[in-house]
Amino acid sequence: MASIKLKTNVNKLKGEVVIPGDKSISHRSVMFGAIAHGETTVTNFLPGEDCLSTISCFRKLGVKIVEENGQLRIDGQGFEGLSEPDETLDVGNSGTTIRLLMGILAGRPFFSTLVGDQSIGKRPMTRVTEPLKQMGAVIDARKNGTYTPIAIRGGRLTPIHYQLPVASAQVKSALLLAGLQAEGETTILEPAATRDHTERMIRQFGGEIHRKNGLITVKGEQRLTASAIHVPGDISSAAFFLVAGAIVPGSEIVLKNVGLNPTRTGILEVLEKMGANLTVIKNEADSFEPAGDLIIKSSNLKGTVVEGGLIPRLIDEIPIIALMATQAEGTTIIKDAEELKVKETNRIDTVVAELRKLGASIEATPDGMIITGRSKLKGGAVSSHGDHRIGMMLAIAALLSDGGVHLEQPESIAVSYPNFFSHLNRLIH
Ligand code: SPQ
Repeated sequence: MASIKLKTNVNKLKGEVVIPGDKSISHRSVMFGAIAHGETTVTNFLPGEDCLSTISCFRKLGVKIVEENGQLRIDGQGFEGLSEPDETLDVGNSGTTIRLLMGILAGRPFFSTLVGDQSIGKRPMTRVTEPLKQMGAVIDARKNGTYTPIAIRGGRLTPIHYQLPVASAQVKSALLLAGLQAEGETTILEPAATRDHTERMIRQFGGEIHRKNGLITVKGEQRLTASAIHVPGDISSAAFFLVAGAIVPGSEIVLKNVGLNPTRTGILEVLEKMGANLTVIKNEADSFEPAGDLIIKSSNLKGTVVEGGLIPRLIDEIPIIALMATQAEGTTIIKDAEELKVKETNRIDTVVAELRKLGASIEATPDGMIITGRSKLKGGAVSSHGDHRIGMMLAIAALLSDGGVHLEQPESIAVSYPNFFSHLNRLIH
């Protein structure tokens, strides 16, 4: 698909969206199902391209995974059940798949090669390969161990005491998955709290893990047992409709079944700080991942500062927060977000370049961006640059644009939200 014409100049958004399964939790449900003992079932699994890449990699590692009536069944035989793949493991566009998989493969006594698409080929892997090598894995990769393709031969691991140089849930998770296979206790210190889905999964599958003053401790050689996982909706997907409802005048949107894990809810705090009309209704039922419904109505927004420990709690929402800031009164400053440079695209550069094409007043800084609102958005030709979150952000921007907007590379959106356009179109009135 070369380019599509987006809906522009809409009157208002009204209705309800049931948010599809969380991408981070879907990946982990397959991985933990594979390394646990017994049959794990997963409901509301996200059938996005990234999560399908995870399934395909684990099938190549010999794990039986079947999908029936919208439910996944994973026949886990423990870490020892994984076997040397005959083929290359292709992670597609998924950073989570490759980094977490390396943590698992580090402890397996066989050889694997990992590849991905062009975007994966530019994302730094040393942050994971270096500590895993320190634990005993043999890993090599292009450009001195930095980029795919990656060759890995796992084996006996010694535990590590590691201070993460960057706040990254993927690095933390890779080390926890390796730590589960090591002989002894692995400890990890995070510079700021990142999403804790891996820690919750370890507990959900009967394992033990502790956290005290930012120090995470996991014992090695634990036996995990199968579980029944219900994946809540992805707050990172909900974020596009939260912002759409906040900025398109006269809107009211209900978002059902949204994951409300506190390590992911930074976007809700920013909406509140900017003056959004947001209602959060938490589910009463106890689950290993909290969830609930959200109601957003349009309102007058004001600029804010997004920084520090809040950044890892909303890192993937920064493109859509930048758009929201173009419609808020005053200046919004986003800082401490250098990590955006190593996502599917350099998200500081792509957000700034694409929003400018639509008339926004936004400039890049070394660790974020400065946005001045309110801007009247105009039409233009924009591109996702192959980055799902940039594509969805631009589709929401177009709703307010006065003039045609053409989006190049819209197909990237299927990485995390295959039904995005059908859900959006149903809200447009
Ligand atoms: O999986 P991938 O490609 O890295 O996906 C992204 C996204 O926008 O969907 C990042 F580009 O989300 C990451 C997130 O940024 C998913 C993730 C996880 O599931 O553990 C953690 C974050 O990455 P990191 O590098 O901060 O650990």
